[in-house]
Amino acid sequence: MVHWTAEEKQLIASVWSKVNVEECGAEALARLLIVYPWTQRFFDNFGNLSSPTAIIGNPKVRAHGKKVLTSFGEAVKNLDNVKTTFSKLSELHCEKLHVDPENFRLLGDILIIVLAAHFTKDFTPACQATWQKLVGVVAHALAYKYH
Ligand code: HNI
Repeated sequence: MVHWTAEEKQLIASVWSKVNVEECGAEALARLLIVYPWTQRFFDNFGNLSSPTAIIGNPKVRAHGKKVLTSFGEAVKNLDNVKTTFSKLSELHCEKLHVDPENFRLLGDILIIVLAAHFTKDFTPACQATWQKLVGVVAHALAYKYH
């Protein structure tokens, strides 16, 4: 079971309270699709993903990025229970969507880059380490139902 110190909880909460899930979610998903183009195959019903400009301007990418980051917020609200919180989503990504769990790690790393870019001043090494831990816990929880 993952343990969070009071300091870690505080570092997560203070960044999260300032995150714009619509902006950061859209940016993170767009970056994932641009930097790791093979991830596009999961979104073949999203329309035009033919260039970085098309991806960034694609309303389905924006909407889905917001959905994903909003869902990530459930982990932030349930830090001591991330596995249970994401158990249904893990099942969905595994059994229905067949998303390789490596992609959760890639998205987590990109999310940290996006947050660091938005919160340069506040994104201290301690904050970065805590968020690294959080995205790891989320990736692990989402991968939990894979077999
Ligand atoms: Ni993910 C759908 C949450 C990472 C591919 N995903 C969802 C939904 C949520 C969600 C919520 C909507 C579920 C529903 O309709 O009931 N996804 C998350 C979270 C993460 C994540 C919290 C990681 C932080 N998903 C990823 C990754 C990929 C991914 C890394 C692929 C690269 N997700 C999908 C796909 C769908 C999806 C594909 C279905 C999209 C659609 O609407 O067609």
